[in-house]
Amino acid sequence: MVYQSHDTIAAIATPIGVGGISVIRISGPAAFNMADAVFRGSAAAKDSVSHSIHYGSVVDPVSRETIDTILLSVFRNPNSYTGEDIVELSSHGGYYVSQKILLLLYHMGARPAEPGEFTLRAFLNGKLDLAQAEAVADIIHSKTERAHKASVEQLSGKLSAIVKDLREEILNICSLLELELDFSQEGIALTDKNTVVEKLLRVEKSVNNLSASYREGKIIKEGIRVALVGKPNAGKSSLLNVLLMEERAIVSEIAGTTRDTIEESILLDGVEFVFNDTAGLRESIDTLELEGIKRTSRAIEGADVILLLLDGSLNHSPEDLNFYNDLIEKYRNSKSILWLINKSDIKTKFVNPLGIDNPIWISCKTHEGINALKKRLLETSLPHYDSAAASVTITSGRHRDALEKASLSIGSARKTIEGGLGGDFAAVDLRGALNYLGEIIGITTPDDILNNIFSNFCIGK
Ligand SMILES: Nc1nc2c(ncn2[C@@H]2O[C@H](COP(=O)(O)OP(=O)(O)OP(=O)(O)O)[C@@H](O)[C@H]2O)c(=O)[nH]1
Ligand SMILES: [Mg+2]
Repeated sequence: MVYQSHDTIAAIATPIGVGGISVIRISGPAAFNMADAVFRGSAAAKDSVSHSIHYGSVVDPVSRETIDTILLSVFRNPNSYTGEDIVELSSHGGYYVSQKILLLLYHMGARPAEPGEFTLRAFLNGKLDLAQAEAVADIIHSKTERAHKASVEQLSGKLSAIVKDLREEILNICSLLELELDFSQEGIALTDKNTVVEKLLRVEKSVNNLSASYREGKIIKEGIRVALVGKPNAGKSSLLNVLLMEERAIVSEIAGTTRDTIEESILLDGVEFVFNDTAGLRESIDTLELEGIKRTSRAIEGADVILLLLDGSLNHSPEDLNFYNDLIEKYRNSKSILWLINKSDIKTKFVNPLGIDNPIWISCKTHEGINALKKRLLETSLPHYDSAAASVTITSGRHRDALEKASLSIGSARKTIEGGLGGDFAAVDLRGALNYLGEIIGITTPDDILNNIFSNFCIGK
């Protein structure tokens, strides 16, 4: 990304395609001049007051051809999204018109905006801090009410305020330690060691609570990934269809029907569950089926929850179920695993060869047990998280990493003080903690991280 803000950038801010309107956004010192070069209307942008809208046309200055009738909005610096002069041209939606207007603006000297560059400029001009800028992308991408709420809260600056308070507390402790250093040569112990340790413990706990809120935050933002796993014909695709309430996956009595993994989501209690229907697991020599089974392994690897399906109308021998055992061995500590015994509508005597604990009996035919399954999914997946412990929920892995590093540094400073070692060592750790916390709100964030964050935005945002 180009970190320069002396030039003027332009991009289409609305999705490309047919729609009611398209918005072309221009930001930078030449925004008004560039807009005026193509706009014929009641007033020129450069003579208009901020936050005013004008009706007119976009005319190609060379061919004099009228491209579209539009509305032109003027935002004068610093009272705009980026903090610079901004013009927004609302044209009719469509593939051609907005592209054509954008090309005219390029001819007038506008540079195509990089992804997220408007928001980057807002950040660099102090309109938003980094956590707030990230929240802008989160709002755009939020698919559920909870995800939306968390991102709006972050955009409002709640997380930033908490992080700033934590930094403030650490700075206060640093000053205490520094005072002590100044006076210690004269043999005066200014601060009581226990007071400093207590203060550090308090900050450490707040940082840890905030970091722990990510367990819930990750679910809010990314949903819960569930892999439907089992032998061919167990009813995995049937279950996916029942959960989606549509015939999404092919179901057949032929073992080995599903080859590719199929991913679809549903909302349960406002939480997104992303289900992955997979190829049935068995020994096979069919190359396509083997590729499917490879994909099953990848889906399992990426899942938070594994639903192990068994056909309850069959009696399975323990050998038959070896791969179920292997999966349980491998993932028992890292993922939630639920046992489902399907086809409860067929009355056969099911032998429980693995001594399966607490299975859920379901029928994809009669839908028996499906509500119980949904309930268990919610219970097992949602963390038993004390939402009162942290007053805000973080939803970014980057924030969690920074908080964890900050917590380690604070802990290390605390141990140094407890061990009666010099306050100067502790001060170095506390500077580290200040930097890590600063990375969350963009005070001390390295350029490559900034680059990475903004390059994941859409163009025009
Ligand atoms: N009676 C009864 N039949 C079921 C039930 N669930 C699935 N079936 C039948 O079992 C067969 C296999 O179902 P699928 O959903 O294709 O099984 P799968 O696990 O996706 O199989 P593969 O894709 O081959 O791995 C089909 O004939 C389904 O109609 C059920 O609850 N009751
Ligand atoms: Mg299938």
